[in-house]
Amino acid sequence: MKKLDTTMYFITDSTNYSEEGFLRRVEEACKGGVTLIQLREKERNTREYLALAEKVHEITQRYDIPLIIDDRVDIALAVNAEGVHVGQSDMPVAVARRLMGDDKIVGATAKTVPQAVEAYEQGADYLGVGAIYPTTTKVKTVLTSVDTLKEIVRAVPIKVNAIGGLNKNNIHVLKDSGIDGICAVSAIMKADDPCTAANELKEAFYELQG
Ligand code: TZP
Ligand code: MG
Repeated sequence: MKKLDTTMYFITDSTNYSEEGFLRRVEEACKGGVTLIQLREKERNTREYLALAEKVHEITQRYDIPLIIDDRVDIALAVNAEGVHVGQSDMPVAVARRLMGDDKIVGATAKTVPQAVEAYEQGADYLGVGAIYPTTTKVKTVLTSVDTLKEIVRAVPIKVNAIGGLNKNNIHVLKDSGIDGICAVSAIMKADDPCTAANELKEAFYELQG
């Protein structure tokens, strides 16, 4: 059975870090209790993405945290990662699912109810919905309202995570939204202490759940 706990989903961004500094932060986040990690690389070529994915997977396996590769099914397969995440301009969920097989995790981005339903019908295990707040992370996105997020939660039976500008001081808007977890890049990646930051954000989410 594949393990999927999206409670505290950490998405990486290696921009502005040395490889050593980046990997140290990834490991600190693992120590802080993140439940799922996505390696998200927008600038690296295939060879570089693959090499970094191997190193990150070595860390996440030690902490028994599933690793998701953003955008790239080939890299996910090459490093035997636990899953892949596809956006609206990446490979369709159905194709990613066929290539990855049923034992791997396939996640998708959805900003509307029709996108969410389509991703679910094509075999997605979870959805990332947002941006809830404006974000400083490099991404082409528009804001998604909390009302739309709630509609998506009601429309599909798979896990739904909120994403975009989230931190421990602003996730209260997600109370009673029915989401399964939160995704964060900056709140953990850019924290002075990623271990504590991951832990505090996860705790804040648990408190929200009541
Ligand atoms: N998709 C929607 S917002 C976003 C992605 C990848 C970036 C989230 O980053 P941060 O730093 O947590 O706002
Ligand atoms: Mg993508």
